[in-house]
Amino acid sequence: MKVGIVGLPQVGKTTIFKLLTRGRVDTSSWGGGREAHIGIAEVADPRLDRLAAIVKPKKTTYATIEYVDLPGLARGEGKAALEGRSKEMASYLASLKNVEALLHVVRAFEDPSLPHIEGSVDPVRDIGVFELELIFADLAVIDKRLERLEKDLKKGRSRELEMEQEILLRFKAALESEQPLRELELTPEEERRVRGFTFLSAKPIQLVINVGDQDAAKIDRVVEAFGLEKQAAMPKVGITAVCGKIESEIASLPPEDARLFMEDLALPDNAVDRIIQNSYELLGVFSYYTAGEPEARAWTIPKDTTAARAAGVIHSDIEKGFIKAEVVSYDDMVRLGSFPAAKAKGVLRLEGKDYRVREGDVILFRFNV
Ligand SMILES: Nc1nc2c(ncn2[C@@H]2O[C@H](COP(=O)(O)OP(=O)(O)O)[C@@H](O)[C@H]2O)c(=O)[nH]1
Ligand SMILES: [Mg+2]
Repeated sequence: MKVGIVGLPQVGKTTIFKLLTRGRVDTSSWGGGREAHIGIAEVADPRLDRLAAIVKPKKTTYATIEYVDLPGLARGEGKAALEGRSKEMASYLASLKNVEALLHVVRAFEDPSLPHIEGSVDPVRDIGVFELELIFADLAVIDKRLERLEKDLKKGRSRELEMEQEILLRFKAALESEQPLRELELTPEEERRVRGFTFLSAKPIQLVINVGDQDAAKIDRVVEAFGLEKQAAMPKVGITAVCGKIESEIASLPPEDARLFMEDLALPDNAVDRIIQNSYELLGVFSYYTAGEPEARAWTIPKDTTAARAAGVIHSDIEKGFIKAEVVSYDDMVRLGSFPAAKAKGVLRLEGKDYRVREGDVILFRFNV
């Protein structure tokens, strides 16, 4: 899973990137550069810890999320692309090509030594400003493609091209009325046709409100505290909050010190877990597990994934040669301790390739190579 960290300049994107990747990436030399950086976050998983304690594998592997820390996108940059004036937008789009969701960092902290690029701290305004830049950037992509399509259609009619043109004109109309593409309902066919484009406003977006230290108590009720009711009601929008600066400092402390600090500041839980949990909800994904002697591991899949496709996440050969899935629920596995014990108690299920994998299933795949 890959998520792009985006937002206006100087709002705490790199701070939150460091937090998520637990400081494993050295960001000290980045400055205000225009390049994108990639880091990996491990998904803390108490269920996997518990399974590992029971199965005692040689190795425990957590699910991971890849985060891309992008340069800030200021007011006017998406518009500039629309007017054919931006080289930078091309590299921005390229960095976001395979990203499944955007994590939009929104500044809500006051700091007189660091003036806000828009002149004042106003999360609702910033969310709107940034959304509009995404919309302009998408319009730029669409206009360019429509121009090309028109030329090609003049050379010869084609049902394929006409259908693409129809969809893009529909998108254009939505964008021109300032509606992000993520709000449109697409048929699977339409979805397939536009998959090749990187439409920024089509991606699910997680708003991460970066609050000041003195506002730590607002983290739990960020929607009311910052008047985000309208955003919260939008499709494919997730909202969460962090105290970026202090929480990234805490993340680098030994666990016991970290706990004391968090109690002191009344921070509800761990910021990384909070953000990742929100990403999982937004993307509609969860984990299933494999737990054998060599390795216990979490695998992330979308809701409603079949057993065969879930196997494919491990290796395409297991999907191709799929025979059966031996499935034990997480609770049964923890209670009984092993596949043989679960079988003896009659709670091990043999499932076929169309079985819909459930959250927490512990699975052993049988397959031909
Ligand atoms: N006071 C305060 N400063 C912050 C916070 N988060 C980030 N900053 C500061 O804001 C500046 C820009 O942060 P950075 O993460 O580089 O922002 P980016 O440009 O969005 O990547 C740095 O000086 C950070 O220390 C915060 O929660 N509170
Ligand atoms: Mg940065």
